[in-house]
Amino acid sequence: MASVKEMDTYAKLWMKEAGSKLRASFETKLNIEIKTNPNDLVTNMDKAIETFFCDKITETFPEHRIFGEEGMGNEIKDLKGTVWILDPIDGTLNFIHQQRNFAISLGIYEDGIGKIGMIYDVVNDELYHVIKGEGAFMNDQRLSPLKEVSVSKAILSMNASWVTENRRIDPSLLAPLVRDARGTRSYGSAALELAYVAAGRLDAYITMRLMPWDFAGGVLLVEEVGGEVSNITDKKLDFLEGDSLFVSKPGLHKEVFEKYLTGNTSL
Ligand code: 2AM
Ligand code: CA
Ligand code: CA
Ligand code: CA
Repeated sequence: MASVKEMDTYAKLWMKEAGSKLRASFETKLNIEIKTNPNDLVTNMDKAIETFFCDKITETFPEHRIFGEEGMGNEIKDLKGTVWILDPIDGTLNFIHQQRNFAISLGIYEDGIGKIGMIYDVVNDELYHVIKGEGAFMNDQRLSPLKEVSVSKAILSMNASWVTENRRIDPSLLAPLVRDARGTRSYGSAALELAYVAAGRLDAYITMRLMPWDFAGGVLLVEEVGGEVSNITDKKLDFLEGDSLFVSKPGLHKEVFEKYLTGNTSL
């Protein structure tokens, strides 16, 4: 079996190389296709980056499997063995419209247990990374343990669509939370929002629907610095089908479930 250190060294190298490819792509014309609806887009670069990782991983670690958004990897029905859970571009709409606020997201799991998490903010050259139990870092800077905070002093990250009519949660549950929080933000990249919670730039992030590649890397970062991670019914995340997500500094998690999401039966 490959050692965690070995996987970490390669993963970092490939992240940086993939980041260079993405930066270089700003000078080229993107090929943009619609996936499930006109707001769900994929570019040639999403596919190219996933293919790049698949080629490298398969060549270096032939027995490992890959669970990626664009389907270039394996068909994954369980997390046995070593699985690289990859989102080649998290925040594709930002990548297309803004050329910033997107990231490459990677989580490496062994028999379902998270070992390595990496989120690369390509444009800012900020690599958030964690080896489980060895500390979380932004580049070479160690991230500090998260401190308790209350809703009234919290900056909460949430997509505004969840406080409009939607089929996943009653917006009247979330509206009071938005009202009581010190402020709300939305970045359009779940991976970056998780990294920001780990780095203490955000106090919480809540969303109703993500896929495993959106959160596989980020939740390891948040857990490593003492943040709390669950879905919005306070259960463990589903790493095969995807889930809702609520991550926060300690303390805030309990307060939100007790005061705002009590009796929530959404999902
Ligand atoms: P993506 O850019 O990789 O598609 C935007 O708020 C965040 O939600 C991004 O992390 C985006 O990832 C993700 N996202 C977009 N559409 C989604 C969908 N249909 N299901 C789950 N996550 C989605
Ligand atoms: Ca997508
Ligand atoms: Ca994503
Ligand atoms: Ca993506």
